[in-house]
Amino acid sequence: MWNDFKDRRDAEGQIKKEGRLPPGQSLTLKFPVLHYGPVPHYPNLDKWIFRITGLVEEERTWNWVQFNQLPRRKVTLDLHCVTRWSKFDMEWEGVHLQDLIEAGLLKIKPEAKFCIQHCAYGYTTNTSLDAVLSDNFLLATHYDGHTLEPEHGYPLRGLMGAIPGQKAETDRYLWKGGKWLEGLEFTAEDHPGFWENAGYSNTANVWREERYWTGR
Ligand SMILES: Nc1nc2c(c(=O)[nH]1)N[C@H]1C(S)=C(S)[C@@H](COP(=O)(O)O)O[C@H]1N2
Ligand SMILES: [Mo]
Repeated sequence: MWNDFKDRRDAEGQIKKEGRLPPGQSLTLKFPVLHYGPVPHYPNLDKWIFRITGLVEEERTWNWVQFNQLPRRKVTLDLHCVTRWSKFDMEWEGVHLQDLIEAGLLKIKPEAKFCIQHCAYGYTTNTSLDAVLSDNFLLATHYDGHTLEPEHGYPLRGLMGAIPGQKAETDRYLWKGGKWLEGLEFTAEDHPGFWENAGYSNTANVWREERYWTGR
């Protein structure tokens, strides 16, 4: 108990020294679970479909087999939850939108300014287009070398974190990554999602501590 606490405090001191602890956050060594509603279960992925819709040259639907043939990357991310825990140096793997663009699999129209993540049970979350195109956003299938746990978003989640040591304008709180992700919609207008409508910030910048909605 005492040892755990001391390790946590030491780790937090180090991270703070490196300038990686956003204001009002504290370091956790656990991986808390946070979401509204029940955990959806996917006993088999035969009927799973991922959709890309809206302002793209061609809308896409990929089944699970096709999704797993897309280009993949590994990304190390620091995650910051608005409930004030941060978890550092997490190893994720999945699909990055820039790689899809480069492979000619995704062509976003110039009118698109926002991206809406659509998840199980109608949960959505919204960001500006630049946020989902940044290095710190991933469509993640694996954490720490393993497929996601059901409560962390299996089989696929959006993940909005921070690249360790690179403070970016696009570093957002973790609710900007939808668990049980089923599709992305590119839009010209913004559509505030579930937590945004419940009073959380639309922009959610972790360095400016944008936690709550104060108007756009
Ligand atoms: N589908 C869905 N995704 C969601 C949420 C949710 O309620 N539903 N909550 C968000 C919030 S508030 C947080 S902090 C993170 C938590 O991710 P974790 O449970 O893997 O830590 O998921 C985000 N993604
Ligand atoms: Mo959250």
